[in-house]
Amino acid sequence: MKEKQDLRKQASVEGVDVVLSGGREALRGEELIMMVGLNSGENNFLGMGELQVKYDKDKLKVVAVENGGVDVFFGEMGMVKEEIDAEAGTILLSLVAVESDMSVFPKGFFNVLKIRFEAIAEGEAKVLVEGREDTVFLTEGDDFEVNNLVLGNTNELVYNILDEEIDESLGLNFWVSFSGLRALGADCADEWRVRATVVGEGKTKVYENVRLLRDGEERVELWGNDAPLARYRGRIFLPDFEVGDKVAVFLKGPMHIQVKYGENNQNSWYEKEGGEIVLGQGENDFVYNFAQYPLLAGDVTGESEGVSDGILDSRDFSYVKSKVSVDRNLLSGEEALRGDFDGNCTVGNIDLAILILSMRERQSQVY
Ligand SMILES: [Ca+2]
Ligand SMILES: [Ca+2]
Repeated sequence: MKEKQDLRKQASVEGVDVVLSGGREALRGEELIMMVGLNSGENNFLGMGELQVKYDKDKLKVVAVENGGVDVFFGEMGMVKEEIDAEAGTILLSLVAVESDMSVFPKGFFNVLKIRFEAIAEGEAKVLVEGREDTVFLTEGDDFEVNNLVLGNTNELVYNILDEEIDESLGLNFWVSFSGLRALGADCADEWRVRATVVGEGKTKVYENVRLLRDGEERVELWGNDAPLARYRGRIFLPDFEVGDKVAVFLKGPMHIQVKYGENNQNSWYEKEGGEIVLGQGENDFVYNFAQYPLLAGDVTGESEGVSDGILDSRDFSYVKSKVSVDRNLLSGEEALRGDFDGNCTVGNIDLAILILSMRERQSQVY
């Protein structure tokens, strides 16, 4: 994140900076999304460009190259060409748009392409932009002069690909979903983790940073909108419990209030004491479905700015509302994603609506 911001500050007319973002820890078989951002500088509208991305071909496979948010290159007057060489591990990307109205071209910092990879083997996979003699970005300045700009600063991205853990010790497998996080278009939620608090048999144990793996979709009929939500699978390792223990599980997402799950296929707030989840079922492979009642989104701040306090109130509402009006191009990294409940990589009115629904849902519950 830091790297990205630093690059933006250094932007100058001498070159077009390329900012790759999305590197993270992932499991083999997972789909990874990389955003290709460009910074043409304050006064240069970018009309054309070409660059070559080099990726670790033994560990990554290119699934698709898609629009990253600049429509002009994908519209009628635009053309995007990608030449993928899986043998060499390169993607040559060309962008061209023919338009007389220069203001439709992007300038400054913008994400131009989205590249989907599949993680195919374990290990460290690097992605970088190759310096090419003929890398040229054609831009038009505010004074309508056509400039040729060369490649400026770039960064290297690392995906750390792990093999799925095979563990024989006691654990609890579960599916979970997040309110407003739909199966389609949710590209910025893949790194979300949850905190699990397991309560039962006189014990309360907290497990932080439980990793989630995208696993299909879940149709949830709640609040009158049944568009499928993204479903995630997780596993909580439970060294402190025994096979046959009866427990309740409290889950909390990164911008979500804690929800109690006490039974399989739960589809509303669990208002009973204790829980009916029995550990070690189905030779430890049973997957509890908690995705029918999504984790409620909205807790993005508390007394300290930008830090969740476990409560959903007017502070959270004001925080998200204040970010909706901000120009999306000015935000990046975590700053941009705090409040992005539908995972579309920007904070908008839909996110505010999701927060309001969570507030209503929470207020209707008494416990
Ligand atoms: Ca809060
Ligand atoms: Ca959003």
